[in-house]
Amino acid sequence: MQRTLVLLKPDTVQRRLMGEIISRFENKGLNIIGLKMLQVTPDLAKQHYAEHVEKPFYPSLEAFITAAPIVALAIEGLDVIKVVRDMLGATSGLAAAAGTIRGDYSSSRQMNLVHASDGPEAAKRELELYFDDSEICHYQPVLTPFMHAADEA
Ligand code: FUP
Repeated sequence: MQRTLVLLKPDTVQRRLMGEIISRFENKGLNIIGLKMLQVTPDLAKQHYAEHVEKPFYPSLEAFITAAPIVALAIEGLDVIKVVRDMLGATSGLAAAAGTIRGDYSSSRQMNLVHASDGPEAAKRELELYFDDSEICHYQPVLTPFMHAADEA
């Protein structure tokens, strides 16, 4: 089982799309093992987007990500990092394929509704940034035997 970090960004919260987007992850059969609403501070934004801090678009990105609360999700599943990135679609909502979250709900490169870790190292770093160990819930969903075969795990 793999874990990833997903953020529902300020545009998702303001547009009342939280339930809709969380439902997509639940319907896919992924396990939500951590969930909280928080306000991103400029300091947290700089840690999260460390690779982008020096880029020209960063000030605008920080203003956006700190403009309203976000929801952080820790999600677990088979190959979940890739599965969730595929569900999000391309970075820009203008380029993302129809059927993906960004493709269906976003018409912007910056206001693209969701973030997800792009690899195992990022997932580890980002999960630690947003969740303490005590905030991760360990449980076995009762439908697991009907979601995938035992030998797929
Ligand atoms: P992604 O991995 O799909 O979240 O995208 P990136 O790491 O490439 O970019 C991080 C965020 O910066 C994206 F959500 C979109 C935003 N961005 C801009 O606002 N302007 C740009 O020119 C490029 C990216």
